[in-house]
Amino acid sequence: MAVWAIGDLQGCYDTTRRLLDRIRFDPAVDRLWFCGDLVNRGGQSLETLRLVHSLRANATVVLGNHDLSLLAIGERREEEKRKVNPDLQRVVLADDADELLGWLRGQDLVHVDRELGWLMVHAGLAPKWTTHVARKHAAEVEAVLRGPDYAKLLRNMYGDGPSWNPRLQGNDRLRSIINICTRMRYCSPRGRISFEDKGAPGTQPPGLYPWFSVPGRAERDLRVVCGHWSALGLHISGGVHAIDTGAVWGGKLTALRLDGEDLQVVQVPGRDTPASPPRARTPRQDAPRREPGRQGGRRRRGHGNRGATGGSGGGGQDAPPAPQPGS
Ligand SMILES: [Mn+2]
Repeated sequence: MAVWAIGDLQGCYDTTRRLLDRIRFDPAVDRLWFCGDLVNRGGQSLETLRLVHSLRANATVVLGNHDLSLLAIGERREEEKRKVNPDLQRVVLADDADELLGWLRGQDLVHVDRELGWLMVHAGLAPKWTTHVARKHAAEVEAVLRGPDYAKLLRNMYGDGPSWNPRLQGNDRLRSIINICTRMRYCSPRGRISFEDKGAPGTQPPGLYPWFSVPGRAERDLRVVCGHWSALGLHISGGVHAIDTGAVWGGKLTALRLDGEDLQVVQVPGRDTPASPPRARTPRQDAPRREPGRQGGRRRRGHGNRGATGGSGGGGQDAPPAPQPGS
């Protein structure tokens, strides 16, 4: 019996099958943890989603930003569905879309297994969140996703703010939790997320830290496994295990064994033809490119891939199919 965590699949079905072969996955005894972003950009999102769904009795999944975007698209009118990229379009227009998306919507944002000693989240945790607090706030979002108002949440989840504050309420609160769990890479010590900095540590502006090394962060009593940050590569330190190794960008797909004493890592080459990098984010119209005379241009522009490592890196946009550029 083995428990394996697997990094962001992003619609790379063939790669996923190769990795399951390499770890000799046996559905009779083994378990799989998927770190989220099962879909988008890999070209085989429908097959990938069907595969994970078929393994659901053996699989634990946390939702990533691309998974949430897919759920949001699934709620749109058919003509709107036809406007999204072909990879996601095939999912939302498939005969079994209701079953696949209904199942996906029931997955967690944060998974905790105290017996095994691990917490899984797609992106990150707010600086002050212990594992108990993270699980509690994730449950707030999960309850809405599973309840009658889920479509409203999916319509209103896009946007970069507000920063987390325990006094937030309503949709702002849910959006803030979603952004932390599914989109965070760098943040300030007070938990303000930088959505535009996606490169490897060292490329970020002063005052920002990888979420797992923010000064003053909470002590965490479980090891953490996460994905989302392909430019980071396989990163294991301080109890955090980031395993998105950019399979969709021509990197690798990573499995990390969670049970047992030693941290076994198995990787297979990613997609043969790397996905094209996403288009650069267009600067916001309400934020002029240059503001003469103001504070020496401290504000950084949102040139999508800037800093996202050339070649096989490319963290990608956070929620590309969203109608709003700020997502
Ligand atoms: Mn992601």
